[in-house]
Amino acid sequence: MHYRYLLFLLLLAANSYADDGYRLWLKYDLINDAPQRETYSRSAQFIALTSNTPTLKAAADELQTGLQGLLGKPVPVIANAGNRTGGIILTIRKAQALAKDGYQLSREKGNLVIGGKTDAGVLYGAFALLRQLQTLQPLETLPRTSNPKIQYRLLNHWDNPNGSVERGYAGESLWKWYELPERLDPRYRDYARANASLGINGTVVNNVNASARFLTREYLDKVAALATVFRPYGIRVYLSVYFPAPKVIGGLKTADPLDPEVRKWWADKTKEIYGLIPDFGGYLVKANSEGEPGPQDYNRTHADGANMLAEALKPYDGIVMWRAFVYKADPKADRFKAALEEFGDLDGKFDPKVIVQVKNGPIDFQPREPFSPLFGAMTKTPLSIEFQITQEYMGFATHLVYEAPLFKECLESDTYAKGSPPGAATVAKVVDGSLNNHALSAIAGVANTGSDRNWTGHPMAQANWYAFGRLAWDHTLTSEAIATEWVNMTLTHEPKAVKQITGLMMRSREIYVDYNTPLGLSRPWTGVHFAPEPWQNKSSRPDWTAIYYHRVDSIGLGFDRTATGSNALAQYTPKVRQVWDNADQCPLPYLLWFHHVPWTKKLSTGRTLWDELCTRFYTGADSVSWMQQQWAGVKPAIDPELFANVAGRLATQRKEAIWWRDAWVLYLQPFARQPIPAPFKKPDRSLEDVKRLVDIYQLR
Ligand code: GCV
Repeated sequence: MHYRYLLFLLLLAANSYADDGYRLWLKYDLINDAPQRETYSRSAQFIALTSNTPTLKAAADELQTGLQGLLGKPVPVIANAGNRTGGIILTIRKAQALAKDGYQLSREKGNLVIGGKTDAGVLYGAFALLRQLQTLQPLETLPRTSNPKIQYRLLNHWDNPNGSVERGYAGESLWKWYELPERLDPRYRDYARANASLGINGTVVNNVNASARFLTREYLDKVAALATVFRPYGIRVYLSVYFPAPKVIGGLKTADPLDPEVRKWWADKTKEIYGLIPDFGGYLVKANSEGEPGPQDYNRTHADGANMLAEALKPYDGIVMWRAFVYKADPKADRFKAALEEFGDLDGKFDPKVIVQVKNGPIDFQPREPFSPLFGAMTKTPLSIEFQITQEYMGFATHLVYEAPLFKECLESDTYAKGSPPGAATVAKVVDGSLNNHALSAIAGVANTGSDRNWTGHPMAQANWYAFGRLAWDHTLTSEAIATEWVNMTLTHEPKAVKQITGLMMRSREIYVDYNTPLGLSRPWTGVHFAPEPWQNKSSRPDWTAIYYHRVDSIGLGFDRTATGSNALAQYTPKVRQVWDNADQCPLPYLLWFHHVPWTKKLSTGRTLWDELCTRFYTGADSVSWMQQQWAGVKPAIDPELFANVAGRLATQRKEAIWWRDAWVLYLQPFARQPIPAPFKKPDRSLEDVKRLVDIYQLR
């Protein structure tokens, strides 16, 4: 048998294996489109490396594996193209149009050239070419230049030394601390490949609720071993630090950031780290937040703490990411305002190596939040945005929620900072540094990865990792374009199925909001954060109850943040305030974030608040059936194992959506004192039944 035919059969057989999701979007299965395969094959007869650096070799390896799978033919890697044509050349170039990490794909003298200003740029270009082929785009779309809009594109892992992951729903930590540094799990490389394919260039490997252990020599050796695997893929490692480490592991009497001995301890520790990890990225810090110690314990400011670490990093190419997620246990305060109250006066007082890392919203990764007021207010400090990819408040790994629309909604929000005209001061422009001319720019996503074979638990949650990475590179991409890409690369090329799945993904977040927290409700409290528990009214501090957030009473629902209430709206620029200030004009998705609205108030939909809430809870829960139907309709186009996995999770989602709807309506109805409007039917269980269900879930 001719070897090509044999290879073809082998590939076909390989493609028909059940898909366990391990390969993520880097599937590289043979493409069915013969003419497309032919065109690409003609341009991919060899891969020529112009130098042999580990990153260029990684790029060549990836291309070789990818092209072999996609085109069904071996592609040799050669040292020098000489006069040959019809191949792919990987090369460093100094083109004006290229920024650091940017890439250029072009056709030159009969070859396909992947050029980058840096090795990492070439690697990103190689992945871009593979993506082009995986999404069946013709080669004719070249030349193309692409530069990242944000410099530091990071995943934050909330992983602990004991292997658990805070707010992780996909198994245990990816990092096998007990095996490191001696054994390097092959999965570390696949993790690096997946991130590099998106342009993610940094990873904070441990939880922001940090253990001091990560700064001991024993653990630094483990982290250094991970760094050796990530390095060729352009990924730098960072560490979350425990602020009192100089006391806990250094034997000092204090961790006061202005104490010379403490400063020396950090300088020495940083030197030790760079001795082991020469490209170490820097520190991430959660301080004086949710019980974590920090500089305020010594009557110092966040700037004092951050600048001390910046000083330690001065001799090296590292940065400090100092989180602004702070709020005190003050019964009279509004948690919404806490971050700006603590950080506002520090604007301009941070060392140039410090980026203040701000969660997208003012509270805590709710299914919908207004953008954090810091983005419009702190113009003298580079601000990184922190999104949560893991679905802490979005149904863990059971509910299908495509998050790109949430990310985009925030990035496209207009801060109107510095009196800018509409569209000139979006959150994205604050974050990418262009609005305030900052040299540093960063974006972070709290990872949803774990030891589950498919990385993310819910197979569709891979799309959220993917979308975060793609937007970190280019925040102007649309959610729909990203979803279409991901579906093509991960699930199917069948055009009707691609459209149907993309449509399902695009509606999923809004559906979730409808049965979970419609009209601007929010539901944080202390605990597992799975189901809404609006009745939760006891905790060690008031802002760790549910009633603190929704403020239900017999008059209405929602948190008055106008001048008659907490006046949190005053933290925004006047133009933003104008949009949200008036209950009659406030867009409905944000209504209860800013207003305490009477039950009987007529909304712009023509319904009263109570009727509108019920409509959203019920149609939201019903829409999960629509999601199930959409998914059922694509069955012939999807791998059976993957299809069944998602179908099973959707069935659970449907059950839980009804349960969550019931929790809210049964709890709120005695306050609203109104019937559930037709055509909806009163839940056939009691509030007590629902509470029992929640108690069972808390046990897990
Ligand atoms: C890592 C929320 C989460 C915590 C998390 C915290 C943070 O409160 O529930 O698990 O802690 O945010 O972002 O620091």
